[in-house]
Amino acid sequence: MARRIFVGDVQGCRVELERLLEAVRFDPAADRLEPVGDLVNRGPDSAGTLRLARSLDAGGVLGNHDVHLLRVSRGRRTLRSGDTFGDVLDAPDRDDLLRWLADRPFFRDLGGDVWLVHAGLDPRWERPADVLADCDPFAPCEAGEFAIRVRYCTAEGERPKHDDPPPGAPFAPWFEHWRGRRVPTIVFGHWALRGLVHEPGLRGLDTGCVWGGRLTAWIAEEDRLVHVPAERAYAAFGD
Ligand SMILES: [Mn+2]
Repeated sequence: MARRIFVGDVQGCRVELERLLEAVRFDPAADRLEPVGDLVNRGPDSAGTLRLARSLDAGGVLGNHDVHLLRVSRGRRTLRSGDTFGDVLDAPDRDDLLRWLADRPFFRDLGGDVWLVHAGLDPRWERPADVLADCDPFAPCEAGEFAIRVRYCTAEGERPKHDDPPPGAPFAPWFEHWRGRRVPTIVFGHWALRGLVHEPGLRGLDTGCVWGGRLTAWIAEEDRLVHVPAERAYAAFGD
């Protein structure tokens, strides 16, 4: 049976992604790989990660680090300390890799029973697919920024100035506002500090591989989580 295999924030950890694909016995002919975004940055092999995902015809969505890379590639943002995606910018196949990455959307509805977004959804959005459909990764887009960055928000979708230390009421983790709604299971990443979220209707898969944690997959058809440990910590903890 064809499986949808979601994988948390890879952030250039190509070796761990390869090990995770082995651990789930990934079958390229049948299975579909759906990364939660942030394929690149902070880790050791952003270019190799993009090549691997592209070679598998992965789906996936954009994360904040992916969008940062795309904007840097066009000179719309500058490199920041800690950025490690210079290997992509200097790669002989740079244009192919960047074009493939830029083709990722901010949101995917995967068969009606599973939604995929990098960080989270504004509780006011009834139809996230419509709200996010026209967002361009190269241009500022308010809804897109929310989808790739939110951790805490209010019921009205207002974000705090800082996520750390955690803001008090009326701010809450974005998904607290979704509880009780009849919506598909939402798969997301972006919140390594919180770690695995495994609750009815929620699968948060950022388990901090690049910080020395582990890389996590969720196989939708089997409702099964699979983890592989990071070889080492590739960066000091941050965002
Ligand atoms: Mn992120």
